[in-house]
Amino acid sequence: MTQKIRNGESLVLLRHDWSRAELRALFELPLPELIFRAQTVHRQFFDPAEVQVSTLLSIKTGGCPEDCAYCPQSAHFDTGVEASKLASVEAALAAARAAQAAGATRFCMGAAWRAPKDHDLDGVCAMVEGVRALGMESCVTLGMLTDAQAVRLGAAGLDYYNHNLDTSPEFYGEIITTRTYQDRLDTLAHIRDAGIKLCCGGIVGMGEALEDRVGLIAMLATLPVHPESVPINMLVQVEGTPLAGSRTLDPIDFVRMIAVARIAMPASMVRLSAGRQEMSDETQALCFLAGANSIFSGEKLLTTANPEHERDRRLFDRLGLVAMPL
Ligand code: SAM
Ligand code: DTB
Ligand code: SF4
Repeated sequence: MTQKIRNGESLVLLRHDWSRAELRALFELPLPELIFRAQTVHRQFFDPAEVQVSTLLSIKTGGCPEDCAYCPQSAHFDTGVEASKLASVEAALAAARAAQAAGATRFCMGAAWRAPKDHDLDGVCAMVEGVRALGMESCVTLGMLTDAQAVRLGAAGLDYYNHNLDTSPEFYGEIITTRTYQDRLDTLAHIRDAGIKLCCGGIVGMGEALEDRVGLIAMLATLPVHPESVPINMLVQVEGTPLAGSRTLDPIDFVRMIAVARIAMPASMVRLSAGRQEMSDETQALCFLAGANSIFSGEKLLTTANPEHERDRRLFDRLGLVAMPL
């Protein structure tokens, strides 16, 4: 299937037939050539000075039955994260108003569930409606969904659902054993069928090979429709998780990952996601040059630290970046 999208006056065809060999060849380009190609496509679809700003809130923390080896919220590992119940609608909306006042245009709510129960969705749908009533975009990430649950969230007006493929199909089994790659693909299909936009990406720095980074982008870029938002997370190493102590990824390899995602999915928002707290301003600048155009702002991601507003404000000022309007 070919995806056609309108870009100003012209109709553009997006490619969905990327081969691993082509993507691998992009990763292996000299960095100046790779960045040039990423910038060229970035400018066909976006103003390169604009960065979309989202804020995250954990609406249900910890105690998760899944065993994702990177995750501080899994009940399988002792990470010191305390489990909580689902937050109240009022508490979530107070956080959304604060995020909006601080400049965010999208509010993303995350729950440490394998999958939500139907009655959990009552509260979540009320949160989505409240966030939209503020004039912000809404996003939730709740684990696996049935088709009926996706339809319910769509009816509440949900804009985006975040559900990551995380890594290549081959490496996946090293990281998660409690649900399959196919489970994730099924949830993605339910979200699409319900007319909700997809936020889907993965994590690097988990000890994967280059071929796994190639494989992840190949999976994302050959979906029938590219995810509108592609979060690229650098592993945040959390004491107590099996991946704590992994060899850290060369920041330049992270930049390459961003650039290849940009080239393969040119009309999508590529999000420089988890891991910014540990990154230098210069690495982040290279990510923006490589086509990243979305970040999480606010001093917390779900359970781990994210740069303070003041640091991000200074970074945007230094680089001449502005928040993307809705
Ligand atoms: N439980 C839901 C799920 O897994 O679909 C939603 C929340 S989960 C925390 C969302 C995503 O956060 C994961 O898919 C993973 O890509 C990312 N993530 C979790 N822990 C991370 C870490 N330590 N470093 C980087 N990314 C992480
Ligand atoms: C995504 O890809 N990254 C965000 C969001 N989707 C939900 C989560 C990052 C979590 C980092 C670890 C933590 O703070 O618990
Ligand atoms: Fe649970 Fe999501 Fe963490 Fe996996 S990533 S352990 S599903 S909260």
